[in-house]
Amino acid sequence: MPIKDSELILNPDGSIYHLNLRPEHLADTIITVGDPDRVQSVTKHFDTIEFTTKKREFHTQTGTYKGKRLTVISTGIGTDNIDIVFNELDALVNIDFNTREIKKELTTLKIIRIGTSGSIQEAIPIDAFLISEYAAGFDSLLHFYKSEHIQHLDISKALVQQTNWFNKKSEPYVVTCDSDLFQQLNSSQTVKGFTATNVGFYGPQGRVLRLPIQDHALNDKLASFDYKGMAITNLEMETAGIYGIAKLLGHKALSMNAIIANRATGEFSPDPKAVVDNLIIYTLNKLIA
Ligand code: R1P
Repeated sequence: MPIKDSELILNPDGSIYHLNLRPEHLADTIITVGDPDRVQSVTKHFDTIEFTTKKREFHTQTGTYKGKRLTVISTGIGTDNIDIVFNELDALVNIDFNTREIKKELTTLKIIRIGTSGSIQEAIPIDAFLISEYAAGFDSLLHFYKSEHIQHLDISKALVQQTNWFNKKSEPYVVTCDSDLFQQLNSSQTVKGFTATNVGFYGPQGRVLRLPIQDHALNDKLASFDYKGMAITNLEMETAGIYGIAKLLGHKALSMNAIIANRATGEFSPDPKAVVDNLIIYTLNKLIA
């Protein structure tokens, strides 16, 4: 059965609705970044750029780095955007846009996030490179999909107990990275992490400016969570959604985090751009190694 026009929305030029991409624009290894301006911080290292487009917060460039074809795309902020970006990236490779049917042979994409994040462990300093091995999503995205089979329900249950989590609809879901990409990008220069993904930057991550929050102790409870020796290491806003949706769709995903704040000590990196630039170079070189 062809997928209806209202469900798989294509633009008049045959590109997918939000990302503005046609299948030929996409490499099978993709780097995602949050900030649309960070796309160029990655592609400035490329040998060539063959394609550029921009719609809303989704800025895309495809080119080659030391001969390897890569696509770099910005997701904007949050797992709501991750739902759009990952479903549309998958559609670009796994749905035939002419027949609107799912292809018989599916393609597996490799997707690496290069993002920024705040550590909640005093021992993980600003300017560290953190690889998210596990992620806990407090954002509810995965609960809209049939996904229990890819979740670590034992760890979620322990997190619900540890945090006295109050909202059944957004109970944390726990998912993991792709182990092959982890092996490829891990090194003595990285810190292994268990990332908590949340729906906001302020209240949901325990920041208080003018609005009182429900639970001042949430970050401390996450930092002192201990599941068979694993503690939550850092907070950001995309990784759990990326791991969940990528795994459901059969893609490989890994999240690399430039630690630009330490929430335990109150420090912020004096030069966040430098640590992000260093993580970009580190990631690119690991991808071609
Ligand atoms: C918040 O400032 C944003 O920065 C982090 C968070 O996950 C959120 O998207 O990542 P990026 O720098 O990749 O956007």
